[in-house]
Amino acid sequence: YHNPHNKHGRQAIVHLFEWKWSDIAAECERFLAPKGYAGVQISPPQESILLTSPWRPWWERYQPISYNLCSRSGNENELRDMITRCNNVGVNIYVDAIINHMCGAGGGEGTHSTCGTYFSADRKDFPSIPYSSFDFNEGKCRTGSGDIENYNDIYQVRDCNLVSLLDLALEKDYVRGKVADFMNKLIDMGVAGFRVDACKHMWPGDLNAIYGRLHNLNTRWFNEGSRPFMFQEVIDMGGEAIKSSEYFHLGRVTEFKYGAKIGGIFRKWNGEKLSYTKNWGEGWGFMPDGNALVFIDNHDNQRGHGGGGNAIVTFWDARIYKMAVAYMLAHPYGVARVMSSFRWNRTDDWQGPPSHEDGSTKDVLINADSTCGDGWVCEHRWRQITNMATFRNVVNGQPHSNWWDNGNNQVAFGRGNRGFIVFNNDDWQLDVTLNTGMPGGVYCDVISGQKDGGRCTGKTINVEADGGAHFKISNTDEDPMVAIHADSKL
Ligand code: AAO
Repeated sequence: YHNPHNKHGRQAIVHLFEWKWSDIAAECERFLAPKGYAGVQISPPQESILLTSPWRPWWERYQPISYNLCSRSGNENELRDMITRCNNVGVNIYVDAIINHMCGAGGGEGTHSTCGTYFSADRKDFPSIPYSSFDFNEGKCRTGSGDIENYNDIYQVRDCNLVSLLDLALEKDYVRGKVADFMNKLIDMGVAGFRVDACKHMWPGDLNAIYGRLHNLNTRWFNEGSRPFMFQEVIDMGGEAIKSSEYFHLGRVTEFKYGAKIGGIFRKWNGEKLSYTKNWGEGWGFMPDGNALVFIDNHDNQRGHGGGGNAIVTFWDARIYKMAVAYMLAHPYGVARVMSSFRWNRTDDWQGPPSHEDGSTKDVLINADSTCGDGWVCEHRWRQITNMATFRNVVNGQPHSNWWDNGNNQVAFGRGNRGFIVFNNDDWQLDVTLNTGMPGGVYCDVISGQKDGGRCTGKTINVEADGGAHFKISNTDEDPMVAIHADSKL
């Protein structure tokens, strides 16, 4: 459950938040495969509630109504077509699986769902699955409101409603069976694994029982006997009763400390310095490398939901965001996930994806310069980020090496003899000769440009025969960092 089943040595996952299946299929073929992204986390594919107040919030998709594969991103045929086309170019699909709950208790009754399936939140009746009131945890929860009131009471966190979302009784064989059927249908269609939502709110034993019922991956694209990759959303910043370590044996776990810490470091808050990251990773009290799924921001904490607080950096802070993402992609710790967002009005954290009057999601517009338009941010297409995803592929398996720092916010490190990166987050110039560990030659900096045919569209770096190279990075540069790797050698 810990192996993402990457193809062709590709390493980074991208979350194409709220993208339609047809756009993801096209993106796999025209961009992700050629640029070397390993996989895509897709938005929840099951039918969900349809909310109009506020108008079509992004979070309606986190309120399932049925397990019909019919969502704002498209129908089952479009989903199947996308999974097939992405797999055919070696890009894995990971599904955001909402299995802890159904819709909110106040969701009402009727056919206001993404494909018109009837349900009643009042009677806890979801006839299309079917789930009835017997399939929910209400009887087990012992808070007055029926909601989680205290995160330090593990029974409340697992048996009560998370923000009023009707909590499924996953201890029941029947419910486990329905959840496993839903996930198995997706596995059989060819997905490589799941981001499992709200795992803190499910008992590890229940998850173990469900995972145990899952099929092996489809042998049309994966090796015989491959287990689905599971990465579990558990927000553990320390200080709560439930620890992410309770889920390690079940798969990988989201490391929320990673983005919260790196945000504070690049913002230089509370005396944090980049030079303190010499022992970044487990040395910082993060979970074991083999368990970690890391990211700078996610769809929740980029807009103030979930964990991490306001240290989190996002595309709104583009300059330090590119540095933070580059740091993550250059560093060996964890399986890395890149965020790909849509713009929203920042006072309205509920706002859904770019859409037409009727609420249908807009196509992702691709501009001539390969950036996106129409409200789609496409961080994964920003040159600095795309090129660092390639860097991660090129240096895969190489150790963290040749660390240098100035005791402040200028640092550099390499990955064996395959890559080297230098950051200047101080308010003055960096001007230093460093040992890169790389073979001598002229390299193209993949931050300011890239190799294009035989020439470099950005800065060039001369590495001497002994591995030494001189770096000069002004603190006023558009991107105050330089990165070179084996494949950027001219
Ligand atoms: C919406 C409305 C609700 C309404 C509900 C039902 O907003 O008002 O009651 O519908 O009608 C998303 C949205 C929700 C939305 C929901 C359903 O974010 O706003 O509710 O869809 O439409 C907890 C969970 C975690 C969860 C996170 C948002 O543990 O699993 O809340 N994330 C996932 C998804 C998310 C989704 C759901 C789950 C539900 O990624 O998109 O919700 O499917 C502490 C705890 C965390 C807890 C947070 C937030 O975190 O540790 O476990 O996350 O609080 O409650 C510091 C601390 C950090 C702390 C944080 C916040 O950073 O270090 O530990 O502060 O206090």
